[in-house]
Amino acid sequence: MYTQGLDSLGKDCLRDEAQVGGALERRFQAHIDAEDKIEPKDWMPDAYRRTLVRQISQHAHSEIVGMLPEGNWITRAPSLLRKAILIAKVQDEGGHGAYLYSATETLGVSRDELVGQLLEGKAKYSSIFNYPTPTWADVGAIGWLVDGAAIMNQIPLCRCSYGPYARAMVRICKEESFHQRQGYDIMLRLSRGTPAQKDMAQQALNRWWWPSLMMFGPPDADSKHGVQSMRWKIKRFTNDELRQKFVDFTVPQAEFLGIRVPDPQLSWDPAAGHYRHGPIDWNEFEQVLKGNGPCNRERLEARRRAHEEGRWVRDAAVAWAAKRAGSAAPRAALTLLRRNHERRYA
Ligand code: BYC
Repeated sequence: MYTQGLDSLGKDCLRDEAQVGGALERRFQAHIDAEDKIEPKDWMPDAYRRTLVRQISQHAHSEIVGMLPEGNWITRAPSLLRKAILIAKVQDEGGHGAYLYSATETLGVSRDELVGQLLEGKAKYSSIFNYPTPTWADVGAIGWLVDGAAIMNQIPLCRCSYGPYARAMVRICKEESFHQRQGYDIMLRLSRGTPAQKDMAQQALNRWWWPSLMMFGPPDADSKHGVQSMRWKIKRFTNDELRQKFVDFTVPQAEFLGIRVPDPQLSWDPAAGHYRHGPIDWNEFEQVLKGNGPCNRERLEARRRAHEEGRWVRDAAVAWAAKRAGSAAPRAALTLLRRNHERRYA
């Protein structure tokens, strides 16, 4: 059941605007509580819209920036097969970014505006993509841990209250499962290989373990949006709950690989049925969010360069669309295209 009815519910019977607003909010929350999906044309509180624009656009940016650490290895993958798999994976991430920008656009904000915010350094994207990938094992660790963490966080998003986001997440999660498997497969091969290869896998786990735990966001006590997003059923689990699920799921996988999680305090708590991990360095997380991680500047520069180099493609698409529409615009669009081309190749 959908919620179009929210716009027309007996407004005339209500005395003033505050009363109308209150009634709309109650109806809206009742639909959420009943597990109805909210669709783009439904009435929604401004804060719900803003929260979604923030989260979905940050998610879209993460997918796009997330292409860079692994893209770094496409030309150096150790075999033709590994190269083909990695190209497909990185291409999937670009597709995820595209669906998610489209889902954000249903909330009344343009993709250009969102991309502009990213390129100006005003938008957040996942902290995890500000770490380097010095060896092939880092590609394995990203697939295993980063995509593994992404699945843990994103499967519940398939039940998010906002329809377009929830539907986009279904396909994204299917693809993330393949990504996780390809990463684990790389780690398995390395950990069953020579001592040098096994050591490479261990070093990559050492580099990616703690940043992967940080991906789930600050502890619940410091999560500004957590409580409200749970009430709106945008989030279904808290940051700490998902982090715990990830640890419980991943530690046995590391044991199977025969490599060690870099946490001397990691222990099994039989009473709770959970692994307990040591303290996370939240100071490092904050530094990365402030732009001071190992690769923040490099990532933004790479995105800015790619955006500039892709300008002619966007111009050509606009010119083609105008030509097809048969409007007076094609000549202007073609002139723009020619000018940009000349500037680029001058
Ligand atoms: N990094 O109140 P909180 C992928 C920010 S891509 C940076 O708990 P919320 C992949 C947070 O935004 C996966 N910032 O927030 C791609 C907020 O700041 P603002 C990306 C973070 O939203 C390529 C502040 O901290 N996944 O899988 O309730 C290759 C307070 O946090 C981070 C998603 O985007 C972080 N790690 O919960 C491979 C999933 N954590 O906005 C793989 C969708 C927190 O107030 N997003 N912040 O300035 C979510 O599920 C939620 O937004 C979060 C945070 C759990 C991340």
